[in-house]
Amino acid sequence: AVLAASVKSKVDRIRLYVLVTAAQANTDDELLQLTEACCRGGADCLQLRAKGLSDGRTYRLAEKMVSVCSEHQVVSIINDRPDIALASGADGVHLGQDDMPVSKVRELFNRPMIVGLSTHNADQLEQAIRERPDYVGLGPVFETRTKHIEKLAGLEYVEHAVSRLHDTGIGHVAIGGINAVNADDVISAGASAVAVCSAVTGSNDPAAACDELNNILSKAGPEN
Ligand code: TZP
Ligand code: MG
Repeated sequence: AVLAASVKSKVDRIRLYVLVTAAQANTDDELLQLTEACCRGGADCLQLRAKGLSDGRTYRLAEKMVSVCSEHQVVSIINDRPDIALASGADGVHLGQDDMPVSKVRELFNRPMIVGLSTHNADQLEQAIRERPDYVGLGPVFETRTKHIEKLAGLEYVEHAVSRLHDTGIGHVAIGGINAVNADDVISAGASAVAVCSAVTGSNDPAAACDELNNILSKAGPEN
């Protein structure tokens, strides 16, 4: 129960969640500097999103990111890959709608780990509540260039999902096109945590971008 509670307490403290996207074009040093900057800037959680990298490189990068996150007491999540999340010592894994079921992924783990699941609409949310991930992604809230999107979920979905999740014990992060200009609207819709990619990683000062978002999120209310 103590260990399970530690997963929940990690999820509960997430307010600013940053996606660090690793592509073939980046060097590992560059990505680690970005990781370090996000940690310094006050991100609560980082997700490694490695698309098109070899497994070996993804693993090595994950391991280094996890160690930077641990030094700063930042939660570390690996996108898509339960195996790499487990092996690298990450706090958890983030799954999409096309990935393996939450319960099957949990069976692979020999230690308590955070399992997150993306949801884009009310039907997927109901399914997610049955599957019991530790948190759900809610989005895309706004237009995004980071991922190909069929349909926006919008602020309406955030509002619906936050009230539906109330008392389920499942956390949430709103995602998609969130930045310092519109974060307030996402908070007003009820979100207690936001996930951003380009607003931070596309900034020439990622630490400052995190800090700015953090300030906006801090003003959002005592329960946040
Ligand atoms: N899932 C829904 S939107 C999105 C993902 C991974 C991308 C978020 O990136 P950005 O740059 O903050 O819009
Ligand atoms: Mg995925």
